[in-house]
Amino acid sequence: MTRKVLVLNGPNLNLLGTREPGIYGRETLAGIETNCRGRAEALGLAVEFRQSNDEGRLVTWIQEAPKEHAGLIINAGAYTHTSVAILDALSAISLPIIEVHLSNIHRREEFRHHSFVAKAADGMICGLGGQGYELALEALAKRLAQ
Ligand code: CA2
Repeated sequence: MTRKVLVLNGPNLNLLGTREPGIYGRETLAGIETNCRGRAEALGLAVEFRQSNDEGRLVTWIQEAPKEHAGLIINAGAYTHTSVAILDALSAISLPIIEVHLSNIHRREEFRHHSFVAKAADGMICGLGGQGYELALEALAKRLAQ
């Protein structure tokens, strides 16, 4: 059976490609999803790709992830820097978790340097745009094969 990876995207990431191209590039979230599907297929994985602006919905998706998914990739957007609820949900599941950010959060404002998600993630990729999601899939594929 093909193992499924859940890719979660937080608030405002639905706006990608429409504004702030200087920070986030011109790629849309739909484009990133398409690339992830291709990369996942090549790695023998399937992806389920979701976005929500709602913290509670993200928490519920994280809680339910182990029912159907073998690994989790998360770009929690601004909730990365604020959400203890998302950290608690991530800490409560035992799946491999990779945190992704399009921008290099360490090169940006001080308030973006701290990540609650990082406390529960196995690894973090930031600053490589949409490619970061594909690299996260590669990392998960290797972990799931071990
Ligand atoms: O770099 C990332 O991936 C972030 O998670 C993106 C978040 C930001 O709050 C984090 O600090 C870093 C923001 C996503 C908002 O995306 C937009 C895209 C286009 C226009 C406006 C916002």
